[in-house]
Amino acid sequence: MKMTFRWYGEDDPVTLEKIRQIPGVTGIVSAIYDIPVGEVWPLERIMQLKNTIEAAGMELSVIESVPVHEDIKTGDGDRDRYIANYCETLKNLAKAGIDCVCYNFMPVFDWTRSDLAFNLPDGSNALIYDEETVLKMDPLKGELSLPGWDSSYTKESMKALLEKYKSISEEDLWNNLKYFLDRVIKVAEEVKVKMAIHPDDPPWSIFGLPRIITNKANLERFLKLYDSPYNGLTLCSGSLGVDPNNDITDLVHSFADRIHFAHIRNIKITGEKCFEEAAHKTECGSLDIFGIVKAYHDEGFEGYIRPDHGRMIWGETGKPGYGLYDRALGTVYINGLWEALDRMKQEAN
Ligand code: DNO
Repeated sequence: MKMTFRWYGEDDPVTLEKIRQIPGVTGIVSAIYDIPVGEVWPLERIMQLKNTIEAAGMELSVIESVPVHEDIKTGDGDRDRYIANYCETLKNLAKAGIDCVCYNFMPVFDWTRSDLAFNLPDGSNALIYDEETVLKMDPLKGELSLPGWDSSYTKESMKALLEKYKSISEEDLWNNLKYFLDRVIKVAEEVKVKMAIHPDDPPWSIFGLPRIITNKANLERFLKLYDSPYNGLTLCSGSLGVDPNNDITDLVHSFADRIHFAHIRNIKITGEKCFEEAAHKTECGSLDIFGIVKAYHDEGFEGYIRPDHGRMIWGETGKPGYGLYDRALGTVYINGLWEALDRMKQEAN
């Protein structure tokens, strides 16, 4: 595996200089954040990002994400133009040496939480999700504060979009995803960029919007939509793991050859459709992080891996889920497990 760490660009209070001091991190996961969704990423901008990261002594490993325009998800309007742009962006990324791109196909909202800084008994705070609280919020009134969504929506554009989704079923979304893959994966194959879809977070429908990248059967269906190693997965343990029916260790074994990017996150299930984000260590949450890391190790996983969200600890403030300290602890923990697994294997031989 190749250990990486997410960096949100020049505005990120977690600087590249700090990331470089985390033992075992060589790769950066990042994106260009100021290009409107759907427009082409120019090669010069990509090279600028790459050069900045290399000047800090690391490499740009994965793009997370090249966002997919809503017209593509709704199968509407300008989708062909946006798909053509997406392909151009992939070609430019390939020219810059990028070989892995993460994206998602969640309508309107990316990852959703009810509270971005819930106080935990140990004095830290974390993101939590409580279904009842979320469903009481009105996205049109700006009551939903989301760390991951496109902040360029106005009240009017959001209203129109939510209205449009009323006539889009899960099957429609599957068809629109296939339409996208049929055009994009062909190009990804040509330029050798591995596409890695991120599961829906949480993995169930919210606000009546369809969500389809949610469980084993749907991941299988997704992979069959376009059967190519370039049509792969970002396997996010935290996103899928909040549904107790999803066994992440089994998913790793089942889809190992199609997982290009691993997000390792622990979560604590606190009720039905309710969870808190937890420290990475197995005993801190509901997921068997040791078992998950071991599954990757057993499979000889050579893809990219990164710690996922952390809590805010030691008084740190910053982008919810993406502080330095708890993610650095997560990195070291995962690296420690990996080293132990390596050693045990060597000694057994
Ligand atoms: C949250 C992230 C997501 C992810 C996108 C991928 O922390 O895991 O925002 O980057 O869904 O497109």
